[in-house]
Amino acid sequence: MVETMSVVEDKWGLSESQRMIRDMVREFAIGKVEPRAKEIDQNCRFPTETFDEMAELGLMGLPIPEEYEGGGAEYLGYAITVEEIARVCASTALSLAAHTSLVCLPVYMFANDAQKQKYLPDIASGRKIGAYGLTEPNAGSDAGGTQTTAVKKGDKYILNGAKIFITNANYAQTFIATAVTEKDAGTKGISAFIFDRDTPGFSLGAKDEKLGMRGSDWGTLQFDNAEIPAENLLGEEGNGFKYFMQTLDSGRISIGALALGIAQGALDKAVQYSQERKQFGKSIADFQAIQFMLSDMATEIEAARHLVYNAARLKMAGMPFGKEASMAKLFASEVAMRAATNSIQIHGGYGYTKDFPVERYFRDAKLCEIGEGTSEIQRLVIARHILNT
Ligand code: COS
Repeated sequence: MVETMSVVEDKWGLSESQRMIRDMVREFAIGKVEPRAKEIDQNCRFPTETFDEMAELGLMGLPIPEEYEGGGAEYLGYAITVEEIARVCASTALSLAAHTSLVCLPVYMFANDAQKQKYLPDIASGRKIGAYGLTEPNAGSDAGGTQTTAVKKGDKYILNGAKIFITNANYAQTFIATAVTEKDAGTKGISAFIFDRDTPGFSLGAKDEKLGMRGSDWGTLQFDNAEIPAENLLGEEGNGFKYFMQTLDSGRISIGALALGIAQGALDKAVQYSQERKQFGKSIADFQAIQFMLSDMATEIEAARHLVYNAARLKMAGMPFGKEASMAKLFASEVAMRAATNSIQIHGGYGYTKDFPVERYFRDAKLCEIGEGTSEIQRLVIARHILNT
């Protein structure tokens, strides 16, 4: 309450603790994350050292209560963290967001006490990294089309199937994933499980090479008669689809924040370059054509920030936020794509080279229109809310 009262003269209405998080993360992002961004992209290298440093700073489980070794921060502070890191390195922000929103949060929300005691402190502190297994070769946008099966045998569930495009797969020690426990029951036949990397019958398969987000790991989860103890069922049998959909509602705010950070970073680079680059005897920033592009980018970014922060605030207030999360993710992703495109345009031929970071922003931005639900799925979710269907 005191926190809310002490909202300071910040144009975004951030509380003191939210501003402290933003300033600390900005310093860390510029000092430690940005210098590695180009190299991890080029080498498709997951920056374990950055994740160790983020764990050290308490950034790996920011919205999880301190009793589970999380940061005890509000969701907006977490969203701003993702934004600030994405502003310099979207790959790092993506892996952080997948770990926090898609693993720490559902474990906090849906696990029983024993599971929380066992798993949450390690992931919320960042001692272990988490991965979330929903997508399958034949179940992407149609998440309810899950084909991985889980058959209960004695005190175990036996899982068979595969999950693809799973962020952090090769570096995670804690996984959550969905599987069908009751055939022909539709989404109500899907359950969720939490398990360790050394689960018998579980392995990591091949990973595809990516267009962007190349410093963020992804991979395939393979279940060949994988034996998951029955006590590792997350929540109740048959509720897995709903848990994973609710998880995506929150996750979409963080992908909105990620897109927002990319857009802001692309604008930062465009502003800097347009003031340095001289053509026709003056800085290109002196030309109206460039000024109009910068103005449009800045205006859209502010609108995206309002949407993202508003969705986070609704969640914090315990109000419905699914529609607003999808709106924030949809709009911010498309803003990021436009901002990255225009930033390259402003950089001209140099923008098309690997000597400048804007081509990376362009490749990374595209993921935001696809991951955690394509833009089409966001429009579908928004339409269902406004049509009440
Ligand atoms: N929160 C809670 N419950 C939800 C929910 C949500 N956000 N969305 C759906 N549900 C519930 C519904 O209320 C319904 O419950 P009842 O059967 O009790 O009424 C059940 O889940 C099935 O919902 P629905 O019929 O809407 O499911 P659909 O198969 O039509 O799927 C979409 C809905 C398309 C929205 C869903 O599959 C989706 O979000 N797909 C995209 C998946 C995605 O984002 N993948 C990216 C990879 S994850 S990194």
